Amino acid sequence: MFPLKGAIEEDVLRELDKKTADDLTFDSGKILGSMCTYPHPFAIRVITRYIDRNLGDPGLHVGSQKIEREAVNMLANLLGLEKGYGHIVSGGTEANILAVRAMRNLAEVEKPELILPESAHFSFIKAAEMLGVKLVWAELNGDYTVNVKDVENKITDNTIGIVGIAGTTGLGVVDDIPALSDLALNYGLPLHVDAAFGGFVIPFAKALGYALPDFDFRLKGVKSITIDPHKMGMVPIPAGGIIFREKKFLESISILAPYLAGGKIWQATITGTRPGANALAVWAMIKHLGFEGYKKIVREKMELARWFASELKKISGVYLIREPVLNIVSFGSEKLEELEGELKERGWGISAHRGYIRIVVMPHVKREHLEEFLEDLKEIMGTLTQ
Ligand code: 0PR
Repeated sequence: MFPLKGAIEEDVLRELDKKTADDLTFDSGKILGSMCTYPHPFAIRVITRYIDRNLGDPGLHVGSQKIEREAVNMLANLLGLEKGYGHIVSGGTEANILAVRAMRNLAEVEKPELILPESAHFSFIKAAEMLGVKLVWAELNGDYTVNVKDVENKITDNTIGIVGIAGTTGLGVVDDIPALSDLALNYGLPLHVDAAFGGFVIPFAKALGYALPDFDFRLKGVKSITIDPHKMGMVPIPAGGIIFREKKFLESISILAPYLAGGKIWQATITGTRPGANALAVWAMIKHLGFEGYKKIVREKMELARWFASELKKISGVYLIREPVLNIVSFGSEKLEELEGELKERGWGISAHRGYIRIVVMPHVKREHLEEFLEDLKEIMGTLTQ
């Protein structure tokens, strides 16, 4: 009910504390299945300071707009491009929608079709529904990467583009993006890479010597990339990233907003009014951590994921779906449903809806949390397999 009279702040806060007491928090170490993490304290400072900036009317906040452009360019640099075109958006969903919109608008075919791996995130289903694009799903290989031959077989005159994934949602698998890029170039199609998760992992993992395929703008067929700072970039929600290689992609999705307080602009994002503070936090976190800072986090979490995978193998009744590629470890069990129920009962933030349990070794996940989880897992499997 809408209250007639206002209450004092302390009372309202107390009520909020009470109502959110059931929420799992990242610092509890119980959230193991999420791609989000605790906000970095420095990002919180930045967001609090610039909370009022609105990039929906950049004429009013000219400085913030420049910073967003710099943030986009820093992300483009990380992805092998000197200058990129794009935005800090609300997340991977919006970034993928913008990419599909650009491919559709530039293709100008009557019955647009998009070819994407069966492992693609459900945001593409939203994009397809909203944009009137038919999704053509390509099969996966035994290692869960997309079957490039099958992608080629599915190209028609109606194809508007191809999607490859660098860090799949379920398993953290990186598709053979070099082969997809060659294919895209051969057929004159744009390749969009969904690196919502992997974008802030793969460049650092490669620098650490992990054998991972190229996945970014260094490959000429790649025309756009989704890269989310609110996942492994450690920026608070909402902070997604869409980067285009060429200006024409952004122009193809820009709508004229003629009457804004700050003046006329062309707007490409789905959201109109949108948080400038989060774009500034992307800029600030990149400046604060630098390549070395992110590399250190990725080193720790990649090593922890490998250790966790090796410990899982020692537990009878569970099996790895595949060796981890990034800092995501997924495992199955004959008794999956019961196992999920028992783990949830013990307060673990995991889900088994894909047919396996996914553990994302995010920055907030520490070895002691995983040790505790493994103990519970052993105990539960002991009772389930009796
Ligand atoms: N692309 C990929 C590869 C993704 O994994 C995701 C999200 C998206 C796009 C969409 O990103 P946004 O959710 O930012 O729009 N993947 C996570 C997932 O489905 C999202 C998530 C995050 C789910 C935290 C739960 C959670 O606790 O697992």
